[in-house]
Amino acid sequence: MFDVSGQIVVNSEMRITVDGIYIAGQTSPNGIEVVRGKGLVDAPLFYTRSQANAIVRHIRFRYGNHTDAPSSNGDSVRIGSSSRQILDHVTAMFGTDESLDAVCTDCTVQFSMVGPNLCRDAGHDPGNYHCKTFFMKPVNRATIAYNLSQHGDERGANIAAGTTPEATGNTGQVDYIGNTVYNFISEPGLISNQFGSVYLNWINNTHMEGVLSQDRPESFFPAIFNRATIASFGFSIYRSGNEARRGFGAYPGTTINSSMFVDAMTYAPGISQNYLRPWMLTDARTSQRTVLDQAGAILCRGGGCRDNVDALYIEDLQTCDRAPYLFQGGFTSGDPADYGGFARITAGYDPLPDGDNDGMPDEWEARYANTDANRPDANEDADGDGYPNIEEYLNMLAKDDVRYENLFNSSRQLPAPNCGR
Ligand SMILES: [Ca+2]
Ligand SMILES: [Ca+2]
Ligand SMILES: [Ca+2]
Ligand SMILES: [Ca+2]
Repeated sequence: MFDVSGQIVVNSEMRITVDGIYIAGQTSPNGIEVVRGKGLVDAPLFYTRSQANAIVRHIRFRYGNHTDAPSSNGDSVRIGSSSRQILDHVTAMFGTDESLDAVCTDCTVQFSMVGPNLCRDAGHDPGNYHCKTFFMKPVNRATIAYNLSQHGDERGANIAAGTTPEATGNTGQVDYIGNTVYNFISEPGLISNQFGSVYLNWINNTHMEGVLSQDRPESFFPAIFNRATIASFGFSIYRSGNEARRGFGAYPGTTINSSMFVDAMTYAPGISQNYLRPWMLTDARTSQRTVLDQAGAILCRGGGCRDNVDALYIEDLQTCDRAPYLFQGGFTSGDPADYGGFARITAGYDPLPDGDNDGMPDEWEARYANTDANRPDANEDADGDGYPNIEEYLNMLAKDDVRYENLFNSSRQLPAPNCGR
């Protein structure tokens, strides 16, 4: 929880090394942006391997260039092989390898803004150049919903379903729902069966070509990369409601066939069905409105806190890059200043009175009968609903009690389909 607002410069990785961490950006008075300090080489937020049960919400990670400490693996957010993770309303920008790099099982990435990357001249190893942006490989039982992935050389959604080690019988379940991918030079989507048989529900997603998008052989949304390292690894794909000028196609050099596609939601063996509630599934246009309204860190204790950088990128998509400030000349710079810069968040220290120091402010505890302002009871669950008292406070700040019913009724104007391209 945060009593402060503003930019946090980290000189080493923030490592999540234990189970059960909740990083609640929505508690900050005006919001938090985490950026790379000179001592940091790889990833500002780094989940150590085998860690489980973390929730990260409403916070920005903008890595920035690192010409002083070159690295081939500069990720804004990196989840090392772990399980039961939620990234919700996270902004991950300015990575120099990926902006999001996740290896996880039972994980959700939702309402987040990923990219652009900085790659060229940003300190990434010369000659070892990648710009993969949104990278989840391998993942299993992953839900990727209502995110905006934007502006990169390649891989607006690089997803390899499965698990390691590669072994006969491996499966990977991925539900990719309601996302918008915008302005990638190539490979806006790439799905691989390298690590297991793929069970993919690809529903209501939108690909928007931008000023830099090219018609390359691999520019499908998505390209299916049939590269089974074990011959039995296959694909079962349900696709519905997507908008893309070039939908599913074979990655060059591999083959796909119609038997990969099924007529109803697909589930890997052992997965209980119908976990996707009907309200989660609308249509591509409604989903894109939700993305424009919700993607990135948008809430703080003071209310709506979408910062100027996120707002600039939302406007950039909303107007299909009509405002001539981003990427007109290509990805020629590794300087964050050329990508909208860092956020202007009012810095400050503004703690709320909390007499028993349990994280729940006096005012909150006094308002509700379930908590006692005079003793630490954050981890109790007075109403027995499974959420400890402190999490009820955090979820109130995140507007979980009112938000979901309002997620899909926006009247926001949408950009032209495929930005008219
Ligand atoms: Ca990486
Ligand atoms: Ca308290
Ligand atoms: Ca208390
Ligand atoms: Ca409770």
